[in-house]
Parts: sequence; C-alpha cells; structure tokens
Amino acid sequence: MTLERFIHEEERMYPRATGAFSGLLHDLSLAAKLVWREVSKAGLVNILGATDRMNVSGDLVKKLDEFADETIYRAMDHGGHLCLMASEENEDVLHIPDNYPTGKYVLLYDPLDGSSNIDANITIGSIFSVFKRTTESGKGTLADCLQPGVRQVAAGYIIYGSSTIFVYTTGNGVHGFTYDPTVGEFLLSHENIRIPKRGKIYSVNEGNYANWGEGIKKYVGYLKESDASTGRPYSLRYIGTMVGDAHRTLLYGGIFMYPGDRKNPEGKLRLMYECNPLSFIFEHAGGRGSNGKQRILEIQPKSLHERTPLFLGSEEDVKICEEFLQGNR
Ligand code: FDP
Repeated sequence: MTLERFIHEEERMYPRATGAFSGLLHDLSLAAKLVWREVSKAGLVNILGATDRMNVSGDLVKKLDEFADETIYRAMDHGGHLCLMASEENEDVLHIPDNYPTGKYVLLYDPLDGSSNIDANITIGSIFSVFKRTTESGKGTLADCLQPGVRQVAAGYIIYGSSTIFVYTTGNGVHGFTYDPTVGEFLLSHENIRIPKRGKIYSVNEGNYANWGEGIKKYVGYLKESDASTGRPYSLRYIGTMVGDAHRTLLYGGIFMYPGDRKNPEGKLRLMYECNPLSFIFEHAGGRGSNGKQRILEIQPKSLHERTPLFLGSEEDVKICEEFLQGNR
C-alpha cells in the first residue's frame, strides 16, 4: 500500500471531497522525497561544493535547513490548495505567489527539526500542520494561522533516520509509511499506531536541571526511583531532535519533555511548528500533549513563533507528570 493509494482510499470515505486535501498531502510527500534526497547526501555536500561553493549541477551549495525550507515552499506554492504558509525559518507568513491560485487550507511547517544534529549524521525531521482557513477568500492572513491546535485537519512528520518514515493523521488514526528508495515510494509500514498507555523511557535535556522548578525536579527524581510495579527506574534517552525523540516515544511509550525553566520560562519548542502537530498526532494515537497545566491543543496562539513547555507521551505518564508539576504529588 503506497502513501498515494492510502490517501486516495481515505478520500473515498468522504463523497463530497474535492480532492484538494489529497492533492495537498501528495505535494507534501513529494517535498519529503526531495528533502530526503538532499539529507541522505548531506555528508557529501562539502566535498561536492568544496572548490567554489558550487555543487555538481552548478547551484550554490545551500545549508540543508534553507534547502528544506525552500523545497517545501516550492512544492506547495502552486497546487491551488493553500492560501498561506508559515515556516519556522521565516519571521512572517509566506504568501502564495500572485500567479498561482489559492485554496482553503493553511500549512505551517518546520522544514528541518533538529538541525544542530545535521553535521553529526544524527536523525533529523520535518514537521507539518494543516488548518482550514478562517477568512473567506483571497490571500490568507495571519488570523488563518493563529488557530488552536484542536482545529488542525492534519498533522505529520517525516523522520530522516536509519530509514525515512512519513507519519501523519487526518483524525482517522495515525499511520506511518517507510520510504523505499528502490521504488521511490512511501509504503505503509505502521498502520494505526497506538502509543502504550504507560512506558519505561523518559526523554529530556537533563543538562538544564539546575534551572528547573521543583515540580519537574521531583518528577524526574520519581522516574529514577526503583519500583518494579510501575517499571521504575525508567531509562533515559535523548537525541535532541524532537521528531526523533517523539517518534520513539510514540512507538515505545513513555514521556518526552521540554519544560520551561528559570532562563526560558516558556521552554524552547514552538507551539505552531512543533508542539501542536505532535500533540495532534499523539492524541490520535491515544497519548497526551500538555504544557503542564493545559492541553497543548487548546492553547490560543497569539503569535506565530511563540513557545510553550511540552510534556508529550503515554497518557498515564503525562498525567502523573502533570500531578507533580501542579504540586499534587
Ligand atoms: P534544534 O535546535 O537542533 O533544531 O526546537 C529545535 C530542537 O532542535 C528540537 O528538535 C530538539 O528537541 C531541541 O531543539 C533540542 O534542544 P536542546 O539542545 O536544548 O536540548
């Protein structure tokens, strides 16, 4: 089952579908292949462009994150499905060029998540979030983007790891497709992903411990205590690429966290580009996404690049974490 076929079969469940949404997902899968192609030869870029910063095809050698940003924009700008885009790499919204038609959807994306890991050949990813526009017609506006995550109509990520996997949901289950470069297609490999109710792994940058508040310190202390009945002590895994840490958490269970701290009360991760799409996916897989006080998906965004603390994972793990953060344990 290819991703293309899966998308079309999903579309058939909606007799009034215009095909716009399927077209949008199709364009995204093409963008994913183009980014994969570049990511997979990242180690060669400096060799190919060593003399004059030009690569073999004569293009200026670009940084991979700039390349991914432009590639996704260009793959998505002309399909007529979108009225607006916003990317983690750009301060303002990205309009559709005047010579292309506009549509009813809005796309927000993080072109290359975990970019500090690129040079070490460690897993990186791309993340996307799709909303229906709220304005009636014409060019989209910032208001079309600033919707709470609960209104997403689709969200997904592409993880460029030991293999490349496209994971997405439109609200009908979370599905993963592994890229087979020999046929040039994403093939269904993880149908209807369900996150375990409780896991045995926690994932956090513990180097920030000294700046944490009491609640999170106590919670991490609790995870390290020994208690066989609850699977403790938990193991610690931290890649430092959110997509990678979240993907592992989705499959194995447990909790991924980026808490606020004394230096950065809102943490590091962006609500619109990272926390919303991942929380949407986790909730549709039976998990939970929280800022410690509130469901991530219910936060009303005020600006495109705002940040929020994130606690993402198995339902029970996130609930226990919230109890510690709220001082109830
Ligand atoms: P990066 O800065 O390498 O792009 O939000 C970006 C992000 O990576 C996440 O992917 C990752 O989870 C987090 O930052 C890592 O931050 P720390 O280095 O502070 O742990």
